[in-house]
Amino acid sequence: MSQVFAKNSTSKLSVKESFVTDENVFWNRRQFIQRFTQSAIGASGLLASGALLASEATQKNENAKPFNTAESLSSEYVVTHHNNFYEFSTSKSKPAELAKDFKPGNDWTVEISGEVAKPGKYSLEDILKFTATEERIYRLRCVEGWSMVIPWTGFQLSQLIKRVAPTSKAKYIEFETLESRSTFPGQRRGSLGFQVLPWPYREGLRMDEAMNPLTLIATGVYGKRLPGQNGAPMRLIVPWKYGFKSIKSIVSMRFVEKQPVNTWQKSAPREYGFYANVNPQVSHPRWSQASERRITDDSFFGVKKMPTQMFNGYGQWVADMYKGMDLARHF
Ligand SMILES: Nc1nc2c(c(=O)[nH]1)N[C@H]1C(S)=C(S)[C@@H](COP(=O)(O)O)O[C@H]1N2
Ligand SMILES: [Mo]
Repeated sequence: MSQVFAKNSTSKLSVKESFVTDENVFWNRRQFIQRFTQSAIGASGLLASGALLASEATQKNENAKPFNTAESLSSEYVVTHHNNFYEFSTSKSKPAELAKDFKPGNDWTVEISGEVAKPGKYSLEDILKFTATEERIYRLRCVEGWSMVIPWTGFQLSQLIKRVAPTSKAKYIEFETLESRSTFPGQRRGSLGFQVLPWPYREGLRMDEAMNPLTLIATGVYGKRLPGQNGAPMRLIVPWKYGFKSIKSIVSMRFVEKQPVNTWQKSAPREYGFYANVNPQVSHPRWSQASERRITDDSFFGVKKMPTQMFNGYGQWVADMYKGMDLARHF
């Protein structure tokens, strides 16, 4: 692995657990109760002042490749301890702990079905034989307003798609995460008494989006196998879209004619659409998307406020796909 990973990957948090980024953000996102939003605002002011002590515990990536950002990396600790993985928990900090024993290997299989000439169960081991693994340093922008810079390893999804030979009817791909109550405590009926999301988690891409060279299936991060909390053993990465499109722990890819309904769209259709392209000009119904907070070791809420870029800064490679589309309508 390149030298950018060598230093400073285990620094710990001083402002440890942000209660803002945990349960309250979940409630905020689901729009249930207004007063949770109020308390989140109060708490965020508190954290921002504590975080003034923050030092930037990150490194510069000097040997950047075309797609790779040269921005400072988020530390390995942050990347693997501040997660959204609702199958484990709606808390940002809990997936790291709860996923300790979730260590799927290369015998993990993905069911490839629908409009393809070569459907079947493909093991990760097989897939890795006909794909080329490389390193990609991408920004990740969550719809909640925070961001990170993450060194993934993985292969271009296009390589897998070509191999399974979609038919002319294949216009979209629908992805599914594993559904398993024994693996995922968040899929059991918890104290809330209801399922926080409809399982299994589903996502979709249009075929040209799936074929775009930026679109990655990540199998590792920071030069190591993908930890459970980051979506082991294989997850999608679409860096110009909000993070929820980057579905984790994929067990199924179905090639279909019709646009799939993704989980967050199904859960709150007024707030989350199919495309979810990062767009500073299109506000979430309840908050602006004009800026973002970079998560640091010292603040899981994120202190460094910076402007959000159209398509998360990847416009030169993706903007053409949306020519003539009303991106405020197709949000
Ligand atoms: N199956 C599944 N995939 C998921 C999620 C999830 O809850 N379940 N969360 C999404 C969201 S909202 C984000 S921001 C990213 C977070 O990825 P990370 O934890 O590796 O940073 O994963 C996405 N993929
Ligand atoms: Mo997200």
